[in-house]
Amino acid sequence: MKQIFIALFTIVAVVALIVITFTINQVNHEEERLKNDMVYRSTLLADSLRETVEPNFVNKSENSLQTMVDRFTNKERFAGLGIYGNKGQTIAASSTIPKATSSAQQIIADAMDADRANGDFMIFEDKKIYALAIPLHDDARVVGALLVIQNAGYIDDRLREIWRNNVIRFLLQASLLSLATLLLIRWIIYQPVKNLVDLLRLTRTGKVGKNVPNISGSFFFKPLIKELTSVQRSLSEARAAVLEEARLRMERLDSPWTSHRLKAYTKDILDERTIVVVSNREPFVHTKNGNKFDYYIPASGMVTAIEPLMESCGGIWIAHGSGNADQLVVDQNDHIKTPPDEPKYTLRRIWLTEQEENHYYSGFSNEGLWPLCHNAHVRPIFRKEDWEEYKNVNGKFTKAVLSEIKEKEKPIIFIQDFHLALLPKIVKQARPDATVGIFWHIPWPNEESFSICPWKKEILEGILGADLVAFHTQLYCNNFVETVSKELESLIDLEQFSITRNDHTSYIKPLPIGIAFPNTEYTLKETEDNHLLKELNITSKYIGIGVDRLDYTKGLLEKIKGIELFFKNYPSFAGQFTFIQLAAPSKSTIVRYRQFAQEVDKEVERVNSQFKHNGWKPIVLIKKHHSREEINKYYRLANLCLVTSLHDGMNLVSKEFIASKNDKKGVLILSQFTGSSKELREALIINPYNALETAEAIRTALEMPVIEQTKRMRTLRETIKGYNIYRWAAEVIKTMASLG
Ligand code: ADQ
Repeated sequence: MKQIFIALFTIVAVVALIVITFTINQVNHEEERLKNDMVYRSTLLADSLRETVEPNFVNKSENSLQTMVDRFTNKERFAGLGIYGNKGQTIAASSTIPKATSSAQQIIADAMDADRANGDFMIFEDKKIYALAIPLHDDARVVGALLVIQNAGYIDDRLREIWRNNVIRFLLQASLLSLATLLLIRWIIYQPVKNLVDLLRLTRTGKVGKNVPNISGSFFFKPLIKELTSVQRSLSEARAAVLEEARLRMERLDSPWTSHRLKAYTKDILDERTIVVVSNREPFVHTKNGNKFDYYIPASGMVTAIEPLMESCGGIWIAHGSGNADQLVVDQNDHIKTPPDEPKYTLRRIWLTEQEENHYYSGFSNEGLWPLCHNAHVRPIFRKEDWEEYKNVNGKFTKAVLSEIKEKEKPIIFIQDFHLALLPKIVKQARPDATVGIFWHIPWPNEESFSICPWKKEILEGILGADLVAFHTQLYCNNFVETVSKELESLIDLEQFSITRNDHTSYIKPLPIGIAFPNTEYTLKETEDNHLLKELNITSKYIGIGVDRLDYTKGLLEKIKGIELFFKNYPSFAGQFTFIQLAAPSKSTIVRYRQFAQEVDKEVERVNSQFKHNGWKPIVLIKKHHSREEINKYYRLANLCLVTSLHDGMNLVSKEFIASKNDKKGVLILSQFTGSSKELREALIINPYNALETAEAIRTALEMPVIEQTKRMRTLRETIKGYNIYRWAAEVIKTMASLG
């Protein structure tokens, strides 16, 4: 409070100083102007009177002089007129002018002595006057003087008026400024600071999550809020870790896995061995807009899964630098510490030429291997030049890996996905002491489907360089083993689930990936919820959510058909239910993906034009990349989440939706062709090719009693909490550490 008064006092003092300086200046100018004006007018008047007075004065016509003098009485601002002889004696004077003062006498005498006009301001009978005397002549001789006296009181009146006006203005300005300052302090400073303090207090006392104050705050506090939010997060994590440790000591060993538990666990079993993750996609993409640097986390299931592992365990992550500012922020070794806000591991970026990207990434990886592994009825395209570039880029990644592990003993190299299938073999050959693992994030097709790949043997051999080959499900493991048994000469041990070829054994393991189930709870505030829907102009009672990359394997066209059939079969839901589809642009350098994005637009338009009315429409399609926080807000406000993948290694969106539902309400509708459908049995499982099944599932979800929703959601949450990303990572690391 004291500070507020000091601030207000300072503002009032500064305004007062400004107003006083300004007023003094204004008053001086005005006084000078008015005085000059009076002198000028008095001189004009005296000169014009002299022509009439002089002849009568010379002729000694005193009566005429008195008559003329009397004529001038009662004129505005005119105080009097007097005519005096050369001894100073009065010859004629207006009645309004009493006997001239000694100062006036002096003025008259000086005017006659100097033979020129002489005037001055003076106080006469408590009034300010201006007296001007000019000499009167007979031929060239001075014979007397003419005295003109004017009232100058109005000059002081005018100056007083200026002071009065400016004081009133000052009081008004000071009050308004004080009021505005008080309001600004309250809205911009006091409330956000109070909310921050409340949040920190809740965090300190471990009560955060029950009643979270809104700390979105004012523009000025954004950087501070960002920092304090990190502090708050770190505190929450630290608290969770301490509790976790205590629980670990006292309770069963299968208690939930957290980042801290993973950290402690890996430290224990790795014994200084470095972890190196290698992937095509990087976890943070840096961009530059004008002079402003920024970064975002790409829409990628692999990144969602692997980033928490790296944050917990540290190490080096090698990936392709794809952002337009990536090169500008790395050091001379192409390293950057990440996450940018709270560095925990090193990102090493690799640079690819346009030709390399076109053939290795768009071509062989995404037009060849991606459709080959996904049963989505899109033909793979295999081109020789793509394959050559794929080999070349795998070599480039290998070089980077080898340079990063040059001085590391027995490093653990964990390779991600189908872009880098050749890496395990080359790395293992160069560094037999390293333990190499590869995680295949997408499905592995049956051996017949895989057999169409012209370079199938090289790919299988590349993968079998790894000590650990992991997939999401047992089915993909089985498919892989069968593919190898058909394509390569090798020894397969179905008991151990291992493949030995050229004296090297690879263990094939299902490791269903999870998500970083939040350690802290967060409740969506109604205002936040309303705000988001208001922005989209949505007033429906029920909300459905879909979150996908714009990829044909995600079954977006099938999803739209299911929604269309739902509104056809259940028209009473029109205006009551809105489906929001967040679609991240993906692989847009590939023609098939650009066409697919257009098809999605057209289908949404077609369905919307059928049902829309009174400003409502069934589907709101938002085609852009969203931050994690934004997506979570959508999850939290949705009554249902619809996942319609035609084939999906796991599908993390289904797990993210469940994790966001702290209130345990909401229904997950999940395609039977996702890896996650094998775990998430309490979801409504559908065949996305069957639009009727999708439509029915939407109705069932919207009409499901809350008690049933809660029952299902509780079990789903237990499932993903029990097997979260930390536990997954612990298994990966434990397995790899045990292999070498
Ligand atoms: P993806 O095919 O990328 O992953 P998924 O597992 O669903 O598929 O993960 C997508 C991720 O991107 C999610 O974290 C989601 O939140 C995010 N995302 C989606 N739309 C977004 C948007 N508009 N803006 C920002 N982010 C968005 C691959 C395999 C999956 C497997 C994962 C992990 O294809 O089957 O589950 O790897 O192994």
